Amino acid sequence: MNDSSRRRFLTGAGTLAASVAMPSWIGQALAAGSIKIKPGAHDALLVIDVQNCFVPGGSLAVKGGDEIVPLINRIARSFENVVLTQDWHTADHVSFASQHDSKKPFETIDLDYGTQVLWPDHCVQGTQGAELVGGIDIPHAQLIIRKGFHREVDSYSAFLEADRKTETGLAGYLRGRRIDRVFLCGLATDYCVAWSALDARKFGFQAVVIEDASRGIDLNGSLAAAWQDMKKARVGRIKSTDLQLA
Ligand code: VGL
Ligand code: ZN
Repeated sequence: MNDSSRRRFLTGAGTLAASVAMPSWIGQALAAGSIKIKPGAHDALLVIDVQNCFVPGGSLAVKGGDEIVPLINRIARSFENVVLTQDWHTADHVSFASQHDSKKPFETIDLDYGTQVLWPDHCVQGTQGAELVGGIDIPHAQLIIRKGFHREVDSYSAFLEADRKTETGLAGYLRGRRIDRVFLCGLATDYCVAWSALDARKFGFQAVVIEDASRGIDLNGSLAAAWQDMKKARVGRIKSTDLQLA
């Protein structure tokens, strides 16, 4: 999405401008980036899988994964509602290539619920690799959702496991807290962030991905495909500079 369409998403000015002449000061303010989104009581920040395994030095390192930590801390300070997630697999998880004879990481297999990418062992429950990155400093976060803990089923999404039936409980939690819009950041843009954003939409929430506070794996074009899917599902795409930060 280019800059001007991103701005249109922020304000709805795209639909407005089609029929009504837009005062020039709005256009100028949009172009200058001085109209910003202020997170409120019905918004939550979802910080997806910022865990040791997913940053450089980890077993499934995402390029630049460590770079987003200070920015995420800063963004989180402007949200009264913050939920963290952890990928949280059994040691013998079905998504691990090591569990399948003659399969290597990043190959795929067909499981009951569909095609599964096989990954290096990562985020095993209780291990150091599964811990949140040490630099994450969000003491006011209210909930940590762990996912992918059923041995036979993966869960990229923070809402719904890969069988597309089993809920993690996050949708119910957010509804119970009267949250209607989620902003997402973390790792990886094209897997757990994208799947969580798409499922947020399925469960009726508005969803917005903060691009510069996320990093992707980009396996066989997965990053571009994820942005396409999210655009189609009307997931917003912003930069952290589009937020009014404290
Ligand atoms: C993730 C691959 C496998 C992620 C988790 O957090 O994006 N990716 N498990
Ligand atoms: Zn995983």
